[in-house]
Amino acid sequence: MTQKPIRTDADLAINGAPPALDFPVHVGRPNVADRDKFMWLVDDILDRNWLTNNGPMVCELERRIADYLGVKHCVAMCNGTIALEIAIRAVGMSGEVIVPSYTFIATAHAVSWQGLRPVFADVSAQDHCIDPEAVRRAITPRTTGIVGTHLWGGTCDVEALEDIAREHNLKLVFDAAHAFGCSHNGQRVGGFGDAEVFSFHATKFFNSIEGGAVTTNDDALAEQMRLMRNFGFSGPDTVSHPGTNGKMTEINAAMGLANLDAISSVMDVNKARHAAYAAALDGIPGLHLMPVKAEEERNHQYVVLEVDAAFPYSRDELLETLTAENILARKYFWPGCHRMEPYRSLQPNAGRKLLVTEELAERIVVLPTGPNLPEEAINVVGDVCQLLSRRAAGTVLSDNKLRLRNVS
Ligand code: T4K
Repeated sequence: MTQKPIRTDADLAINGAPPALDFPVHVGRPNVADRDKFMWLVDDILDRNWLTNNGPMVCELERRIADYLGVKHCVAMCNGTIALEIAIRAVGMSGEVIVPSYTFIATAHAVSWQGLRPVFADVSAQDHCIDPEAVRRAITPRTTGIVGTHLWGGTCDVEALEDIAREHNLKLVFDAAHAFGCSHNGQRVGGFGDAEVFSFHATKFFNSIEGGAVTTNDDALAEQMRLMRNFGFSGPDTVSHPGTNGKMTEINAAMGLANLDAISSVMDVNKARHAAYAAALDGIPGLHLMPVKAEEERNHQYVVLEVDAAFPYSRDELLETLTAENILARKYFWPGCHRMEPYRSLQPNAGRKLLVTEELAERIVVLPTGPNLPEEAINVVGDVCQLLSRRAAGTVLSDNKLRLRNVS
């Protein structure tokens, strides 16, 4: 595809020009590594006629993931949300649980689905993860646990949260849905807190179509979660624990195994894409790619762009301009869990203590990346941003054709 030049307002699709890309480019396009291997594994499953219930592929995937993460136990589940619910219940959280609001809604829902009250704590403006000082302020006599999200593949202040958990006798679970393959102080995410929870959803860095896992170094906890994900069955006719159906199927495990071998190459591609975005957006006032700690491993599955007041247009206007070019960037995680139901009705004043969350939710754009991204997409993003940045604040981009609205 030849890339159209984007030099003047008239070149923009939002002003009526053809879009820069012929097809929509999404955030979260699945990384599917080895299609032949997947098909071969599926044949194997069908030949064996063992489709689910702790089958051999699930067991192999669990072994391989535990080994890769350097953790004793990996308990595979049907998705990250159920994995969170099972982990939260298994560690024994009750009453109030402190969570970030700046996260995917599943983090809060998993707490609330267990009949617990999520108490929202603000995040740090630097790493967008839950702020330990805000956690301290949110503790009440009813608090029993903390669920921190390692957002964007960066990590929470693990040590500070572990200290707080120890001091106040709280359980600590990390929502590591974004952090597969990422490190904290040189150690792979997977063994921190009481348990860490991964999502292997299609849109994640490493995917099994749908899927997830809880990892832990606690033998008894792992055993308990294995029971809980299979209705509590400890033998063919023996139920020895409350449980649900959180099992991963063999087909999902097959996709996981096919993709696992390719994660370092996907990571390399993502790193290169991130560097290309950094170059394309370099020096544009008001636009900042979230910095990445060079000493830590990152999967770069999320390219996070912050739009601040020095940029002449709002985040939503930028998003709309990119969407017209078929670059379907996303405003994750807008508007924050506390502004979604049921929390919005139950805790209408929560936002007063979530100032960083509220600001970030208005300023962040997540850009598409991954091996499926057409390379010209990054240039399009760069060209659009450069063009918009040259306008004075509040300038209407063009004549009556303009579809940009001021939505801020
Ligand atoms: N904790 C955190 C911090 C999470 O981010 C998530 C999930 C969870 C917990 C829960 O884990 P799971 O229960 O999902 O395993 C998507 C994903 O559905 C969700 O898994 C993910 N986080 C979240 C960040 O993103 P949406 O509502 O944005 O999904 P959707 O359908 O709009 O898909 C995102 C984009 O991906 C679309 O623009 C199109 C593209 N896409 C999607 C699928 C499914 C494809 O190109 N192909 C596909 O097959 O939530």
